[in-house]
Amino acid sequence: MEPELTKPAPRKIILDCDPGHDDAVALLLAHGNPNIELLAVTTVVGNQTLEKVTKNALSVGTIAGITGVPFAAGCARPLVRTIENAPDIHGESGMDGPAQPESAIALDPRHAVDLIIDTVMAHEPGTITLVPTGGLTNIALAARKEPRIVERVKEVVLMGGGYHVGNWSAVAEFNIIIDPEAAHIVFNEKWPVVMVGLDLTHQALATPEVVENIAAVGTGPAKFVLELMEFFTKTYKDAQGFDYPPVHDPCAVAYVIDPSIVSTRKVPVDIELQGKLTLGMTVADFRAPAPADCHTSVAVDLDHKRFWDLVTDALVRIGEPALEPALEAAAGTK
Ligand SMILES: [Ca+2]
Repeated sequence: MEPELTKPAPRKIILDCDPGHDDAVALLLAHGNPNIELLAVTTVVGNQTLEKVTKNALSVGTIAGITGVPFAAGCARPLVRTIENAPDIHGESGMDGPAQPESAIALDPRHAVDLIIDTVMAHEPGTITLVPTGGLTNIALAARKEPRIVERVKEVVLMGGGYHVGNWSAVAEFNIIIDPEAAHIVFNEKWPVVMVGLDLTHQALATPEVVENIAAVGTGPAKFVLELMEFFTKTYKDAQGFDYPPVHDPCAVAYVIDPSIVSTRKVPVDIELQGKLTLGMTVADFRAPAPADCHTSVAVDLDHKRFWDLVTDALVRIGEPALEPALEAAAGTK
């Protein structure tokens, strides 16, 4: 057998996101890592309005030189609740800091929910992983509109929640609390769900050493990440008292690339929809043993060095994508 044939096939993913500084890093990691085949990028209201996060996703795709991958916009509001954005963390644009080029990518005309369904139904069962890094509105609606996707999806690896800590309330995390009903749907469908929550992502700090390693890559996309991290460092210090910002979303992508970087534990998880103080809490039941039909697990420990090495390696592989002449003018000189 040829050596190439023994390598595992890349994992096919759909990234459903709300860029978002950390979503941008997740998208760059997914595009730059050879073990990931990015099938589609979909957007959902969250860190900012749908219009803004969609524009941001297209900008990141342009900076990364992504071609041949459909990008589609999804839900502009949560299922039940009113819209809640996060300008104190992500700024007015949703991705404040770096200058953004005009998009070289045309938006797919389909709704994100339909693109998710079409993509899952067009592939062999058990081959596609959904990676939501925003609110779960699109994923919940897709499961309701086409229930057959639930048994066809390999697993849902989401950034959201936290079993010991919150960031938008004492016990709730932003992606879950902005659309708790959608999260309730996603966690209660019987597909395997891996919750990459705050317990894990608060270990993914962009320390000075991390920033130095990214700076050493020396490309346009690396400079873009540095400028994102500069803004993110300031807002995370001002709004939440972090010395270095936790870069949440690429942790979910890293788990798909190499589960040995993110340890997990199988525990039942459900979403609180009633509690006056606990709305949107991801209630995880750590009493052993987990029931035989438990289909949820939570991320526990991150290998910080290997995680950031993956991000840096993806940037090295992305290199310096050729921009259209008009984009080069917009991006300015490096
Ligand atoms: Ca996000």
